[in-house]
Amino acid sequence: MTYDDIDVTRPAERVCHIRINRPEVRNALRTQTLTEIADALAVAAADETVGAVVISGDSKAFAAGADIREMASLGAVGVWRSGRPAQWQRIADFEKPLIGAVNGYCLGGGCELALACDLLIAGEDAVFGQPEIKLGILPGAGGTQRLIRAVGKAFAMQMVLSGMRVDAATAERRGLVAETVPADKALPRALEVAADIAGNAPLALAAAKKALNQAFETPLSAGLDFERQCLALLSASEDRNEGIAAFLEKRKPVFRGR
Ligand code: CO8
Repeated sequence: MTYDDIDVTRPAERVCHIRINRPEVRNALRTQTLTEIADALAVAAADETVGAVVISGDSKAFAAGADIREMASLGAVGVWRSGRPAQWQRIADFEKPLIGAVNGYCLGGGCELALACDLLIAGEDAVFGQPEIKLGILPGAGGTQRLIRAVGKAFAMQMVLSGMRVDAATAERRGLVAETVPADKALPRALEVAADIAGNAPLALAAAKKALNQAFETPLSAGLDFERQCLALLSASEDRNEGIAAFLEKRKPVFRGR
């Protein structure tokens, strides 16, 4: 598959890297960009040799938001019918681990893309924010819902109602990012984390991601029930037997996603 707005590479075994490549607009996410990201994730989902995906921008920006020029031309019906919600949903539905490597501006829709990742590695130069309020709108791609789940009510309210910018250290302290590293280490560290994760059993990874995300969707009792069902299901997998056998035989497991 060929893309205009992203580059897709395989920098390490079982790791796929999607790089947003629109530096002239600070990687602003036009509808085509979102579609290409969702397409690349669909390819990665179907590829058994991919265990985890890293998504990044460049040194100046992860993504500076929705493409304001594209969005400005759309009225209410245009926004409704733009197809963007469907692309966001495809991204959210990706079953494998998705790790964001964030340098520079991570604003608006860019921050929402980061929030759609499973975990973030941020460079010390990363700047997070939901500045939509300053455009007379609100975050419309999960920003109000995912941010509050990530950082809690008080700080999410402050971010969304003020449009303030948040530096990487604060983002880490607030639970928005998993790790902050020197700016030039964000991508290498994200690839390292992805490679480590991607070595685990694929079915267990998918089940664990789904179960963790269920915590945001269901009451505790239903979430615990879902978790138990996942455990029972995984107990029937070949990889579970392999994991236990490898431990007892003091060797590295060879997982096959079966
Ligand atoms: N969309 C389109 N173009 C952009 C965007 C964007 N989000 N961000 C930057 N660009 C463009 C600039 O227009 C500029 O283009 P040009 O060279 O042709 O003038 C180029 O990228 C470089 O930008 P700057 O010169 O501003 O670069 P700086 O490094 O000085 O600043 C910033 C970078 C801080 C990221 C700054 O560009 C900025 O504030 N960008 C906008 C950030 C923002 O508000 N993001 C939220 C967007 S809104 C959103 O995501 C949700 C939905 C939007 C719906 C809109 C309906 C009207």
